[in-house]
Amino acid sequence: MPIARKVPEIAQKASTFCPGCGHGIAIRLITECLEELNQDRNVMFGIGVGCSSLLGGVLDTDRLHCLHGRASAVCTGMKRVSPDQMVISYQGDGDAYSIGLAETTSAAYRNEGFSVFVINNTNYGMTGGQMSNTTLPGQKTTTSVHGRDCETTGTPIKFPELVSNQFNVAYAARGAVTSPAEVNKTKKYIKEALLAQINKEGYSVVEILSPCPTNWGMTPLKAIEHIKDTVQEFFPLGEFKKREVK
Ligand SMILES: Cc1ncc(C[n+]2csc(CCOP(=O)(O)OP(=O)(O)O)c2C)c(N)n1
Ligand code: SF4
Repeated sequence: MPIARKVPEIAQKASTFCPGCGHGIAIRLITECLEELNQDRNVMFGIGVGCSSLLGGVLDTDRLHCLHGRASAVCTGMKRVSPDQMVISYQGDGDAYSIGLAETTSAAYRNEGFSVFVINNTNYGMTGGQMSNTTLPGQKTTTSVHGRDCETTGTPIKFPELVSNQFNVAYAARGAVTSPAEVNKTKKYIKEALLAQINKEGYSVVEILSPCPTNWGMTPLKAIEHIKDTVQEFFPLGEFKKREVK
């Protein structure tokens, strides 16, 4: 018999994500970790614009809906004025890495003490599947109808790798929500990121590869397979900057 996981107290409301979307799984994992760390009533979210913003309707928690791409700037302020409160930015790839690339990168560069969770579904989900900075080479989207041409649009950003190679961040990882095993690993990454924040070690980021069946034109199951066969080839999973456990 499957073991039922207790729904965290702050996550009791039904979500409005499309069937097969990964956002709901990611939010559930974040809330489970917060509860297990006894921080679920000591948290403030800076929420991006996009399907990520639907977190606001799902959680019973303090949160601020930020201007598009600006969650890292807002979270910088929140954490600096309230250093003992958990501060989390929850964003999509278009919000964090395209429209808000400057703010997202600058917060990592300064090693700000909050945690960033980016749901990477390789497109702008909410607005109908346009190309973002993580769209794969050759991927067809509504604004790259012949497939992404990296000669003219750049190559997809690998943010956890970028910040762990170039900046002095505390923790950086990439997970996926494609199987129970990967969900459990992603939960471990989220917890490491939150522990880095609790222990005041600095900036932590976890990118989560997530299906967007609606804009990919796939069934939920096919979308999971697509992540395993194609998306993960370009965006490898794992920890890029590990914490020194204190
Ligand atoms: C300044 C501004 N530009 C554009 C938009 C339109 N817009 C709303 S959501 C969105 C895409 C969000 O995509 P992403 O961050 O990848 O999140 P997802 O919906 O895929 O979770 C865009 C472009 C906006 N609201 N504000
Ligand atoms: S459009 Fe994509 S990202 Fe948005 S809720 Fe639907 S499946 Fe999820």
